[in-house]
Amino acid sequence: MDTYIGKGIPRIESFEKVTGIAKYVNDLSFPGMLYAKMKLSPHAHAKIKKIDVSKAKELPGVKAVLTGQELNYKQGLYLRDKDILAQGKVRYQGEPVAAVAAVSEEIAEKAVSLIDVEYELLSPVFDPVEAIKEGAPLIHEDLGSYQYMKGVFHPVPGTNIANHHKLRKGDVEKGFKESYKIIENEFTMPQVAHVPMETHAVIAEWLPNDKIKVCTSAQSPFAVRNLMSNTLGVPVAKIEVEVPYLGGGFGGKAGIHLEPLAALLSKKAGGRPVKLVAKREEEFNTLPCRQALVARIKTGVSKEGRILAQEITYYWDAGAYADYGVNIGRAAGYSGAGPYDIKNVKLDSYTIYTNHVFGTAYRGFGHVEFMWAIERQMDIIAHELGMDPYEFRMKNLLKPGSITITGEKIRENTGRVDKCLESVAKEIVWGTKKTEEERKAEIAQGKITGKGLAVLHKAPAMPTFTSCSAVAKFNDDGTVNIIIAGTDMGQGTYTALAQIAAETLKMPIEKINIVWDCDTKTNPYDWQTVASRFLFMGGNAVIRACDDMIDQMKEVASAVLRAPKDELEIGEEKVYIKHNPDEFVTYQQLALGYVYPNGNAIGGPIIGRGKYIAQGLTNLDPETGQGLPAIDWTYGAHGVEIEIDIKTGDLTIKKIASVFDVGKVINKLLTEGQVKGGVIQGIGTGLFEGYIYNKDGKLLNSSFTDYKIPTAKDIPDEIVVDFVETPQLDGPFGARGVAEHPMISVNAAIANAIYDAIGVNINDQPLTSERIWRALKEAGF
Ligand code: SMO
Repeated sequence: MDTYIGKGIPRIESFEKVTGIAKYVNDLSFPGMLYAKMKLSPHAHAKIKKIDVSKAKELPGVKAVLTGQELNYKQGLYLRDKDILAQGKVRYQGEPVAAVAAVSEEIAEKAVSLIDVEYELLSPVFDPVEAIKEGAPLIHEDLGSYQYMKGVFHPVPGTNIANHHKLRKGDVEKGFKESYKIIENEFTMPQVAHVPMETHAVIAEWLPNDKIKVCTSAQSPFAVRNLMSNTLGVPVAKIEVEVPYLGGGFGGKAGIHLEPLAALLSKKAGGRPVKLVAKREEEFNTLPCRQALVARIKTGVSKEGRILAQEITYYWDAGAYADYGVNIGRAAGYSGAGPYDIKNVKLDSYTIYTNHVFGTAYRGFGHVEFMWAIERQMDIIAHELGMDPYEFRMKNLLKPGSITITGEKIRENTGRVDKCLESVAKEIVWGTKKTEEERKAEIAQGKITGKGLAVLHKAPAMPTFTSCSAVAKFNDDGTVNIIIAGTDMGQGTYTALAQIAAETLKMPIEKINIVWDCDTKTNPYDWQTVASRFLFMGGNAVIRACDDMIDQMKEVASAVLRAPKDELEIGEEKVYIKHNPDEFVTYQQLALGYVYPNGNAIGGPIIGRGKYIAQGLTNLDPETGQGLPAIDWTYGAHGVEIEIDIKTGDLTIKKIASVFDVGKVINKLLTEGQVKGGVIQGIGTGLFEGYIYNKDGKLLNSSFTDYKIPTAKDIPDEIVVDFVETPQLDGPFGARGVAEHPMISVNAAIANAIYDAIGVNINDQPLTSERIWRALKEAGF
């Protein structure tokens, strides 16, 4: 049999998706279902003086009205800091303060408009650097009570600091003293939207027997169940969560969002199902986005271009709530100096409350934000030293034998960032300088070109309960069901898992069914589909479940064939004797127990179980940040060629080359698709996207009229994708995750190319035509 590993197999759920058979939450409806709408705060920071819901309640068709006053709950993933509906005060414009469930959307909408809220304005704070200064308005008064994961996060009561992650390695002061040059810069990045095609949607029922049923667009049914239990004080066993098809997540649907609100509305409405679907404007105004970042980096380098010391401060704008943001700030604490070999590092990563809409994980989990700063800084240093940015990076990148900033030794199988960089540099023909004539010719034609490079890395951010399990079972006809609770929101992991199962069981992939009705009732436990972890964790769990089945089949076949187990082999859906392949039993014969010709039976249904438990994230020293943070690092690099219109500042990407060390490509087609999608999303972040607020904290671009995302017109003429394959020894067939990585550092590569074209550094995102036009003016064009 040919191997399935590495093949370009089309997505196994394409038929359902393309034909519209696939049902998403908003496609579902139940008898007696009510529709919910939220009343949103028009203010960024205000006391709620009074909420009058009497008119809303009187409206015929209204079945439940809720306000924050009635809800003494907090929800959240790593910190329990979020109000379900604002209690006592609002902390961002767009925060829900009340909600209604009614028999139709129109009536719910009308009822919401009849709710009267009286506010007393409080002074807001929007800049994270300002928010940690003495005397800044305090956003949370009860910070001390939010911590529930012992010892991992440290909100600082009496301040706006949700968490402070420290990393200390070596002696930076000594490093700076020995440095030939010290280069210090500030880089910024605004909040950015995830923009999944499907907005957040949930249908919840709180039945009169106190059972809660939830059907939701979440990245994990188990995370929602556990966090609902944690929030509402209802036992886990009483909560059932189902995730049907999921139309994109990108991190924005990790953790818990609208589920408790829908459930509480259902409770108030006597147990009728309640549907709550976010409008696109609410996706921007009410639901979380990528955190903004202010990054200050001071780097000391030797004359020869070795980095001797680096002092980094990250000010994360968490927005009003930081339940997920604290862990992003923490990830920046151990990944935040980039994939570089640096002896002396001092890093402070502050997750800070502000009165912006709150932030969360977004594809890359903080790395898009801080690698923007790191990869800009690396280019700036190279220019100041008169070195080639490629040579400068090569001199400093992690290689086998290097020690990471958390004290881990890079092993032979850890992945090779240098090889990725080498590959993209080759692809864009790095190193050939334009002649003076060529440059003049470009200027004469009004278009100037440039090339840029950037590298990246990312490890998954995982707490200790991050196990994944799978059940595999044979059906009567010899086909196999794989039951697993990770979600496929478009990334293609179900297809890769089918390949892994087919390969392990040595049987045709057509006979593998991935059971993708994903719910807590039937599926075995998985933590969350986040952090590029599903293929790695799920793949390992599936291999183990299949191996368990093979073992059981061999056990029975050994009795039937009267041969010791270790003389048995599998292949072509048979268990056979190694030295005598004609002696065999088929999988189908074994599936439900082998039946002898005389009618006696042996064995039983073949059901395999597999689990994979990742090393947890509890072992970083809180004072030094030292320890083993993660199990699986994926490295990559981008090389980009751009063209700038000298008159308008418009930028066109002519070509982008992206290379990742994924350990082993499981599905070429889908991995390439994953990379291209990420690169385009990265171009969106790089060139167009970013929340714009007025001085009162009102989001001005909360719709697609004002918030531009990349369209077909913005896709580069050429996207070249390639892979380095340094096998990850504990990865399934050597594979490691690559879901988030393609998006990281695209922005920095583009900005580096802008410098190459016009000689001006742009250190603020996004790289809009206006910013580029201003840079052109600065350069004298
Ligand atoms: S950005 Mo993610 O869902 O870890």
